[in-house]
Amino acid sequence: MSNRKNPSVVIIGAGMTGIALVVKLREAGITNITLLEKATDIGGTWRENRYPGVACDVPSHAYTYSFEPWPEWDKFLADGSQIHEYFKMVWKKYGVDKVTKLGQLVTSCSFDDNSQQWTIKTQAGDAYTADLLFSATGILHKPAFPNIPGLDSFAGITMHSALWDDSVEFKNKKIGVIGVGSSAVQLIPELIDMPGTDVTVFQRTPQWLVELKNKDYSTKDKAAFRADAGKMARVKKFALGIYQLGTTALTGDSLKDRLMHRLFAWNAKRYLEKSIADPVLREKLTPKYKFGCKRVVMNSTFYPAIQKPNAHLVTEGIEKITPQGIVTKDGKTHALDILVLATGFDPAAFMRPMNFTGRNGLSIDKAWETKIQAYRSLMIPEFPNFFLMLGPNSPIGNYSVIDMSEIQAEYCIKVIQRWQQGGLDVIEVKPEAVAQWRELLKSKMGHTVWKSGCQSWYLDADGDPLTWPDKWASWVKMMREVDFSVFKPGQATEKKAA
Ligand code: N01
Repeated sequence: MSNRKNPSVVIIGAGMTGIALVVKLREAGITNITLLEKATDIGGTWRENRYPGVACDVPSHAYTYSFEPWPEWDKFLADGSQIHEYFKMVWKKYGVDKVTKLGQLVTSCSFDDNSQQWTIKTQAGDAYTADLLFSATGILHKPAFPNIPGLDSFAGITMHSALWDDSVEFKNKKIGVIGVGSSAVQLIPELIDMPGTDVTVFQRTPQWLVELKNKDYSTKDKAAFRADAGKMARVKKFALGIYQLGTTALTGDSLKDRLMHRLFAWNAKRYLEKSIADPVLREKLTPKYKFGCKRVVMNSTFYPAIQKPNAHLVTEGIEKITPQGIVTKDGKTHALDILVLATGFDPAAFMRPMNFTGRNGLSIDKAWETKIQAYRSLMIPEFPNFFLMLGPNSPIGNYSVIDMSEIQAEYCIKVIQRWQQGGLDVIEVKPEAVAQWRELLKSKMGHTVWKSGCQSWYLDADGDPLTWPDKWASWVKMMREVDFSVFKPGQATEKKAA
């Protein structure tokens, strides 16, 4: 039976969220923790995304844990490799490494109704039991491959932006890149600047770009951050303040919100107009959908790069891929040596493809048959004592994901503490709670810009946003308050009532 006083906890995924969870759970006195990581290194998205130019478009001082501000950032927008170093530093400094088991790819998690515990099995043949289970596997971790005829027939090298092969030599090569999303716009300028390359970008849909310039932090800047932690806090507050205005502009429907949206849209249009000299190229790069409908791309290197002589933007549409390269719908063959797929991720995978089963062997695929959903993004009926970190309708894509993870962790801890004190027999929400949650989402999503008629990874199969359809502030307010009436009473309480 589960041990409430000193519960055993398994967390899957030693990325940014998994590390934060260990730190926060320990602060709350929960110490019997095992952190399972599939890879031989920690760091999640920042371990996996190693393409040239990979960086975070959230300013570095805003992309740090609240409990570990860091004056050593080299840039205003940190490189992926330094973010990875930061997480490794925190992982060691807070002793999270002591409870981490690397090389443990979880293949199945199942809940046992009798013992009220989870059994977690890994590909390496190990098994763990846990009173409480967290999935911290991240959102955008499963690369999406385009369904283009002939993709496998390409005779050159093919690689996805999130599965980068560092051994490949790009010098003097003809490179094709499919996609112009946030990954592509960071990657393409780097490829264009490599010696002797010729880079063709295949764009299906243009993106709205917001100019976001990077800058190096000097030794003097870092010393100033070291001397005054308040300076880091002010940079963070300012940066996240702008992001909050962004969420207002994308989701709000007051006059002020709509004016804010117009201001952002005007700014993006002005950036395009002042950056792209050739009217034909400018027209090709001009989106026909509302600003922010797709995830806004923040960058300052793509527009200058795409105008260089060794860069080409192709918008004709891809017909097929052959051993030689890409054939576009106008019948032209674009001969290539290397094909880069900057085609994004499956945002609805969550913990899958794990074999994940709750009460009575109910699989997560079955539970999500009609809709991918979780109460407050975190809890699913029939999956007791389980938390899905950064689950569906978390406010992803428009804010610092670190703050999000910390707030979700704090919410989970409040629920766990109530369970530890005997206020809940089991941590399991009633199905009605999910229905009410759905209604809340529905009441908000109608006026978001994501429902304004474009294709984006924000939308689920029904065309509903998979992200929180309201302002950041409203999400924070909601997550600070736990409504305990949504939980199932559990057997002991039912017996008492009887
Ligand atoms: O992926 P995307 P991403 N034929 O899905 C195109 C985060 N991120 O990896 O728009 C032709 O945005 C697709 O075209 P279309 C961030 O949240 C953060 O770039 O569907 N093209 C699009 O152009 C981001 O939003 C950072 O018509 C095809 C591109 O591929 C998220 O990750 C950095 C195609 C995919 O764009 C995903 O970004 C990088 C096909 N069959 C990423 N299939 C930070 O800095 C797809 N495309 C924090």
